[in-house]
Amino acid sequence: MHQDLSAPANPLKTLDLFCRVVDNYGDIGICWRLARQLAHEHGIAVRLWVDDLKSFRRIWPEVDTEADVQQLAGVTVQHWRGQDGAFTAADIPDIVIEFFGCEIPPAYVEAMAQRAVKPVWFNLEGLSAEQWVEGCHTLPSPHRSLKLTKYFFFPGFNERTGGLSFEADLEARRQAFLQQGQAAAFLSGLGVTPPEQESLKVSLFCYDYAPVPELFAAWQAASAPVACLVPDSVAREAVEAFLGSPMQPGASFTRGALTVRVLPFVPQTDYDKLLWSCDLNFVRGEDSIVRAQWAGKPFIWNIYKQDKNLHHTKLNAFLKIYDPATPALVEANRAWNGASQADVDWQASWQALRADLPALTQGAEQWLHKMLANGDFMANLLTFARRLVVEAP
Ligand code: TRH
Repeated sequence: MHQDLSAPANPLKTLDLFCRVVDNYGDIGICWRLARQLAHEHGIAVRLWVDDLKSFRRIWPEVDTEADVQQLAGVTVQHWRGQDGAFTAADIPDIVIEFFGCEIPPAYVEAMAQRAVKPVWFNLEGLSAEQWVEGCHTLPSPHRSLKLTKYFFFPGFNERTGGLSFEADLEARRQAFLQQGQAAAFLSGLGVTPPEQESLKVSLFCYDYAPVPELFAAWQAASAPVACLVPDSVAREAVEAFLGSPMQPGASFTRGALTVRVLPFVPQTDYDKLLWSCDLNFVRGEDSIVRAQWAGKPFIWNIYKQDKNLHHTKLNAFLKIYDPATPALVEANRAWNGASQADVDWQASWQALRADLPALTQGAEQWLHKMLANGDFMANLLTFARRLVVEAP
């Protein structure tokens, strides 16, 4: 029977995205990007369910942490207060997305099954370069008792995955920012002084387990000046030990070749500009490493720690596929994550990495365009959803 494509049963025009903030900012950081992108670039009516509005406000100051429902940047933000609550089929949108396998309210799932046109149901998984991801990407998972099927959708680094998330205008905005020489003014607006702007500018965003004191000592002894720009609250203990004073935006101190300057924790849209403005970026988790790749600059990844050092497997899988990687970059990443086989000579490691920066920068630009060619994560998800809808029996 020929499917009437003019009026697909499921128009894919409404969407619920459920985000449970586990810790840090990555869950809400990623979900907030995806929600805005689906609304702005695909004209979808998006409702973002978030349990922790306080973490959300850290990356988006306009958030009202007391509001049950609010409109932000064209997205309806629903405070997700728990697993109770009554739902009917009328509450269910065309697409339902769970982020990182967060459990959505049981009554909501029951209402999904009652909807005449079943929603397309996704579980968005975390980013990994490990091979097994390709075999699991888009796998269906039929509900054990209801007539519903959930699909696992993975971000990734090739066309056998969902690709990486990027906004349609991201590269154009980056090019304009750089070509119009906006970096100096942007950094100056964050308190970065002209001498610091002349130094090698390194942004630092890492977990507390990273060996920051060892890195600072290597930078201090370096042959050329380094300006380390660290957003407030990041690596607090090590930064305050270097500063000799409380960590707060505007604090800075110079010792040897190293100046550490504390920046404000900037709104998410400004974080991209920080990455574009620096020569080398230390990033962490999942969202900032993706944004570091779109910055076209060398980066060092502090990976989210997991039991049994599973994060080392994830790190090595990425270093294996990351084309621009040189031995110095691989070693610096392993040393930064406690994954080195041998004792780390941080001064030698830094000298080798610094010598590679010109080649790494060129490679980062080439990698950026290779990743763009895989298509954007949300566009790929919607293409998959449309195929499901058209092929639905
Ligand atoms: O904050 P994170 O460590 O989040 C982590 C990871 O996502 C990890 O994979 C996940 O399992 C864990 O949460 C629960 O790192 P990430 O992913 O880089 O997210 C940080 C967000 O904060 C990102 O969207 C960028 C944003 N950010 C700002 O908006 N302003 C800033 O000044 C800084 C430094 C970051």
